Amino acid sequence: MKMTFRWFGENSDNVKLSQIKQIPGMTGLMGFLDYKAAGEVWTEEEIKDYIDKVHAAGLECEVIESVNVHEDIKMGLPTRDKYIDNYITTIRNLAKYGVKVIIYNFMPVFDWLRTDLAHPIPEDGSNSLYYDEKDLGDMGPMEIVKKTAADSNGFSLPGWEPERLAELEKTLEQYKGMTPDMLRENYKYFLDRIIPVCEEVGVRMACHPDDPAWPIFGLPRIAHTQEQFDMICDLHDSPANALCICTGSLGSNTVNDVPSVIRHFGERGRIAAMHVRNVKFLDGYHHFREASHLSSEGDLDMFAIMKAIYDTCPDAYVRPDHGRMIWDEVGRPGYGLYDRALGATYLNGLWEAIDKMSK
Ligand SMILES: [Mn+2]
Repeated sequence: MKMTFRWFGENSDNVKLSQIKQIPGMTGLMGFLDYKAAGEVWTEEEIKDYIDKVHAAGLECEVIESVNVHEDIKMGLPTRDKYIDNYITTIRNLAKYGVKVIIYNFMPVFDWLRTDLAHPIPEDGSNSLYYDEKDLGDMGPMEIVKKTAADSNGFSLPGWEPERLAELEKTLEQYKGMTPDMLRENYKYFLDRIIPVCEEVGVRMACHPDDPAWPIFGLPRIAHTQEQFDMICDLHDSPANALCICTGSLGSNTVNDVPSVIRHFGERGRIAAMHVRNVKFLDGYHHFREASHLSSEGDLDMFAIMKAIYDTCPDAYVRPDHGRMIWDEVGRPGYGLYDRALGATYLNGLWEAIDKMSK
C-alpha cells in the first residue's frame, strides 16, 4: 500500500507540496492538471513540469487523476476517434514520466454531485460536503451548476470545470434516450482502443464509481454497484482495465457493502487504486454528509475496509479522500490539508495494526 494525497498544482491548490511531504508516511501524490479540458492532449512538457516539482519535493507521482473523457466518446459521436487518439497520446506521455495508474470516470456530464459544499456539522463546528435529495428536488441541472460554482471558494472543482459545463443544456439534450447498455457499448469502444496501449506502456486505467451511487437527472449511470463493475471489467478483460474503489462514493448507497466489494475485485486483481473516506447517513431518503475518516464518526467500517485492502489488494495506491473543513482552513471544498492529513494518519495507523496483528 502506498499512501498518497491529491494535489492540484501550485497555481490551483492552497496546499503546498512541502506540507504534504510532512504528513507521516506520505509517499506521493495522486496528481492532476486541473487546467486541462476534457479531450485535450496532456503534453510532455506540461507533465514533466508538474512531475519534476513533485519529485523535487521528495514525493512520487505514480498516479494521475481525472484525465477526463470527452463527452463525444461517452455519447459515441463520430468525432470520438479524434478524442480517443488524444487520450492515447496522453497515456503514452504520462507513462514516459513514470505514471502507472490513471484514475478516470465514464459518468455522463456530472462527475459528482452535492447539494451543499460546506454544510455545518453542529457536533463540532466544522463543515463538510452534504447531499439531500429533497434539496435537489427543487433544483434543475443549471441551478446546481451555478450553486456549486458559487460555493467553491473561488476554486474550479474537479469535474465541474466551467468549459465542460458551458454547453450543459445541449449536452443534456444529447443524452436523452441513451440507455445504460448504449453507454456501455460506447465505453467498450473506448476501452478496446486504449487498453492495448496501456498494456504496452505499463499503465492501468482505474474507473471511479458514480458519486453519489445512483442515477441523477435521468442520465444513464453504469458504475455504482458490484454488478455494474463486473460488467465494466468484462467489457475488456485485462488487468489494465481496473478500478479505483471510492468508499465514500459507493458507500453513499446502502445497497453496497463496501468491504465485500473491495474483496470481490481485489481477489480478481482489478483494484489499482483506492479513495478512502467515510459517510454519515442522515434521516430520510438519499440524505448524507461526509464525515471524518474515523469509523465511529460515520457509517462505514474503516477497519474492515483497510483489512479488505490488506488481504486482497495490498499493492493498491490509497489516498484519504475528501475531508471536512476544520481549524478555520479556507480551501477547495473537500480538499483542505488538515482533515485529509488526519485521515491519512488514521488509515496508516489501521494499516500498521492490521499488519502487526497478521504476523
Ligand atoms: Mn473518490
